[in-house]
Amino acid sequence: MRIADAQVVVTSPGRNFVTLKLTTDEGVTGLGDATLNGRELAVVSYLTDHVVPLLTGLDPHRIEDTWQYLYRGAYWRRGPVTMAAIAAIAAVDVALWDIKAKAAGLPLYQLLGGASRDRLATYGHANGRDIPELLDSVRQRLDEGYPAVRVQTGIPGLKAVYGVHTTGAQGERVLHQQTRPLVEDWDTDAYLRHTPAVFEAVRAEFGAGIPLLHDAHHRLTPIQAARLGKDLEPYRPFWLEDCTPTENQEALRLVRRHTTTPLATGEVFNTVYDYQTLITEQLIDYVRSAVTHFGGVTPLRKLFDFAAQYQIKSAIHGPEDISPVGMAAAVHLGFAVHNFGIQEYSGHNALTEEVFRHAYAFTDGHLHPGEAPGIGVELDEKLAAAHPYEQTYLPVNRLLDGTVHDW
Ligand code: KDG
Ligand code: MG
Repeated sequence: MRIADAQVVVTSPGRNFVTLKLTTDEGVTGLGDATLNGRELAVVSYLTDHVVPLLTGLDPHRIEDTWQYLYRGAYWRRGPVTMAAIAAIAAVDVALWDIKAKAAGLPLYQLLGGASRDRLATYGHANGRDIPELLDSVRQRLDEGYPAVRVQTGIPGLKAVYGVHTTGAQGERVLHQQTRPLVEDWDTDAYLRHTPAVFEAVRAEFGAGIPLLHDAHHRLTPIQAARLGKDLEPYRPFWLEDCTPTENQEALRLVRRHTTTPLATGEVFNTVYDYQTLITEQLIDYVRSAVTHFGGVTPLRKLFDFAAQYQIKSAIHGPEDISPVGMAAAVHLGFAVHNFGIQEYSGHNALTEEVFRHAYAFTDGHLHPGEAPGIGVELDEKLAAAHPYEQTYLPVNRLLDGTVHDW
């Protein structure tokens, strides 16, 4: 069998998704997600200009070899080129796994070692501009069946904060993604004072048993993160995510020394090297990389096996900007590895679910990959074409004096 055709499909059924479709000379197709939120066209160019011309004629069964060929062959690894390339390589990798599993007539998880559990526990997002609105949102997630909930709130005195929708002058809902970056504002001290009160209120309302998560989204210094971790300890968070800017792995040494709050990181990482210190020194408890942004199932499986030796668990990144193709790959991988921790799951809007019909199912807050051969996703190309690319940007964040800050 040989790869006969490679096509890059960009669609925006509510938000942008980039998908690679490979077709073999035997008519077997494979899909891979290459979506890089806010910088989608960089990956499209990398794929169409540099990767697609290499694919036709390759043996689709040689997944490891193709991954190494694209990663090492490019020479310019990690850094600026890889920001786009890793998503491109991920798309090829997942599309090849999809083809291999379809050719075998098996769901992908069977090729990864088979099921290690019956279903995957997920966490959903709850947010509110203030605590009462957050409590309503938590209640909604619990009613939907989520066994664990990430809690994010607005902060008194701040207009717009990551993870929380904002309201415009006319009372309209302002979207996080805009045609120009939305400018959010930030005051670390106000955040550090407010967040323990948020956890206290959620615990008071819903009790001690629900796993609660929180994402600090890279905005703290190590000593501020250590303070927050300590202050949250009485409320036993499931984790504190991305507490410091992730470029500096050593930062978590200081955080770890001061708190037993579990730490999660890695959604912006691209390679195992980004995790070396964090894993070997056991500075984290969960690895957060997405299949799409880590180069595919092949390297993410290796990362999980490495992490398992240190009792670190998986927690694959799963916001709405991971397409159903990327989510399907995550669900198959999580189903198969022993050290599965939790899966982030926000779902997608109804139109996206029509464009990408999938076999994985979300029931009672848990995911199951389904039994369709491959990753189990079908792309409706006509519907995808009816919803073309729309330029959007992620927000930026400024301190109260106007200084740019992590958002
Ligand atoms: O595109 C950026 C989002 O994927 C990211 O902000 C979501 O932090 C995130 C999360 O934990 O889901
Ligand atoms: Mg995050």
